[in-house]
Amino acid sequence: MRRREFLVTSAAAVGASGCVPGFVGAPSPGRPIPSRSQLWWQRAELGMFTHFGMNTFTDREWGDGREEPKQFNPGRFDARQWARAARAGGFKYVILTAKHHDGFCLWPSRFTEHSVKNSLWRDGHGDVVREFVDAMRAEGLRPGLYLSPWDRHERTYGDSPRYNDYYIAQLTELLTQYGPIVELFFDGANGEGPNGKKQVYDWPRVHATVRRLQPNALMFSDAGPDIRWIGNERGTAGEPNWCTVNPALVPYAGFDAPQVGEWLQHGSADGTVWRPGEADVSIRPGWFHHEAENARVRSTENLIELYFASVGRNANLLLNVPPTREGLFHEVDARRLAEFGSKMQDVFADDRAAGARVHRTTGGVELALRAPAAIGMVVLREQIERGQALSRYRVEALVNGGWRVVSRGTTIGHKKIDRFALVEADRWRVAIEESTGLVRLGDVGLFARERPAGGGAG
Ligand code: FUL
Repeated sequence: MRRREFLVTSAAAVGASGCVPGFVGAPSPGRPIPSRSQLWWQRAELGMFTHFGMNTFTDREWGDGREEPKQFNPGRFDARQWARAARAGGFKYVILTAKHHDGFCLWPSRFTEHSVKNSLWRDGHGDVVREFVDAMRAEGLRPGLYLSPWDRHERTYGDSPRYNDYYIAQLTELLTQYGPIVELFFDGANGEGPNGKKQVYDWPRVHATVRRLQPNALMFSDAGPDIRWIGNERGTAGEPNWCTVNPALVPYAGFDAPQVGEWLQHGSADGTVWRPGEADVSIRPGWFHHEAENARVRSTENLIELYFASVGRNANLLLNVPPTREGLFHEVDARRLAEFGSKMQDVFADDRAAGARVHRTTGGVELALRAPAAIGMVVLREQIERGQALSRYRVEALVNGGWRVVSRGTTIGHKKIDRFALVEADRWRVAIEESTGLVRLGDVGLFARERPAGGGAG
């Protein structure tokens, strides 16, 4: 930690909602800040992942590339149903597996025969990617795409220059034929055995292609460059969790070192680039739909816990919901999403900090509520458009004339949510204890919900 310095706005500058409004000023020199695309993405908080493809029909998780395209035939395919379910759940963007490791393409790529064009679906004239992007946009959601670098079907795979040309050609199709893509998800998996084909990916060329064709698209991988993997597939972020990283620690996608998981979970306080984390996890045990798992869909409470473990710790949640062989979200999954959406609205419906008087103190923000309220959850924010700097804080309530600590934490970033046993008080404060630079706190929310007994995100 370099210095201890912070900034909060005066009571006079506080809006009617009790929020601390945006501080107008230049970011500290050299401090990384988000791009406009990253800022939209972080504020979106909730993304949906949709694993759909050959594995849906073969009941597998990783196909070997020898599948018969005719097997792909989703009889009741309806991407609009996926989009409506995603919207009901409060999701803002959705990422489809345009190509998974088996190499089967959900769009009629000109560069392979291993695609929907040789399936029975829509007599070979269908295009899942087309219908997907159209359906998402029609429901006000932004589409993203997953294009697996590992390809077990393509014959050029392992002949590095030739396969790289193939991969770039497919990427170019996806980036030029389907309108704006919010996120490209570059998966790091590569299950080639010791005698398997070794492909050296040309990541600089991949990144340059995306930047050239769609400068606003965000690229995800363990090495970013725009969004980093959170380091596990459980949907949970670390504490602390910085939006900044040191790019030398994870220099390219698939880079392996014993501490990579730790670095991805936490980011770096002294990171030189802005690379917020995304926590991916499936609503079911598998990434693809399997009939046998219809009774193992996460409960609504569990989904809410996932939100606290990811978004509540400054990461986006990317929740996978896999369509069935019919081409629809299963009714159980769709119902869970709707319940999740409505329960989340209830949880955050009554912000007791609304209308509070907000005071400037030497080391944080103090809120005076209109009346005492039983609070069990605080929502904290930094104004990340100016960067992230807070590294240690505590939250206190004035109880019987003395300040009682109700929670302590490290980083905040876009959002940090702390839950604790209900405390009734009309005065609350956030005390900044340590930072790496000037702290600009965003609005503080106070809610009645308290930590449920037991039961983590699992
Ligand atoms: C992994 C893949 O191997 C899984 O099949 C899935 O796509 C997951 C999101 O990433 O690396």
